Amino acid sequence: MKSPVPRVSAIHDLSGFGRASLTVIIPILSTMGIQVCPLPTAVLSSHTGGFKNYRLVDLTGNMEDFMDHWRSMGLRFDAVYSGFLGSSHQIGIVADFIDSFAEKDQLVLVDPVMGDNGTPYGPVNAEQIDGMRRLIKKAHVITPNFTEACFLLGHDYSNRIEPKDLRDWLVRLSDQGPEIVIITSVPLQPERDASTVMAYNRADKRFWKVDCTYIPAYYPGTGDAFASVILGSLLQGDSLPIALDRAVQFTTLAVKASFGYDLPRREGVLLERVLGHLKAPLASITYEIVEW
Ligand code: PXL
Repeated sequence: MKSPVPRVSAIHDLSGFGRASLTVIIPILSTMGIQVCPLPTAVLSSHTGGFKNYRLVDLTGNMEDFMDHWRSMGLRFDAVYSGFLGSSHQIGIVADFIDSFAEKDQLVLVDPVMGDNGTPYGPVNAEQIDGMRRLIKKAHVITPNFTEACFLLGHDYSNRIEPKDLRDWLVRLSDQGPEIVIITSVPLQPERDASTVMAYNRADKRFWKVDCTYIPAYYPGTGDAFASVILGSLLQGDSLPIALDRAVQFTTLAVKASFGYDLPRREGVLLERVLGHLKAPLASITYEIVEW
């Protein structure tokens, strides 16, 4: 019998301290009523954003064996969700996973985690960026931030983009494969210190945007929170603009709940204080359709 609870395989690392990757993804999706089956890519003592001397156990060599076990049990997934990947070899394993566990009507969300603010995360190199360009071809939904969109398209990072260029970027990324492209932290109005989330759905050729208020603080793990809420919402049957609104509102709330305390940013947002909001109906709807 098919489970009444949607099931996601989450291919991410487990960072013991700092609220990023699986320690953010599992609570968010579980709260949204979705079963998470993690396929850990690595175990770290903490995430890498702001901690020195973190310990890392790479599980690349175990991933295919775990996959074999899951295959032998005949496990089926309503969605496959990948994020930060430590090497191009690991990216290839995720591509095999997607091929091997493919199902009709399955949702494949690839969050091409590679960097932020124009800078690649520590270990990310040109080979990985190339690998990620291949992996997004297999996704239905991708959620790059603006920096990652620059990497995927081979553009230099700049702190401003014109609307007509952005439209072209969204369509070009979708032409690579994913039906839905969501770009976060888009600097459409840098003079207002605001950023925008923009999305394109190739199925109906519509573009959507949600403006985000600027909060002068960067917290690791907020990209994981955003992408997890998008996935949870789409699996619940929400439309794309409602999923965008939910993800922006939840991430903003989590940052604001944390910002009022003088806590180290590297510990991430106070997720535990805000998870309950994921069960509430949306209090306001702020999305807009974009007619270019
Ligand atoms: O949140 C993205 C992420 C995932 N995994 C690890 C990280 C980070 C960001 O810093 O360090 C290990």
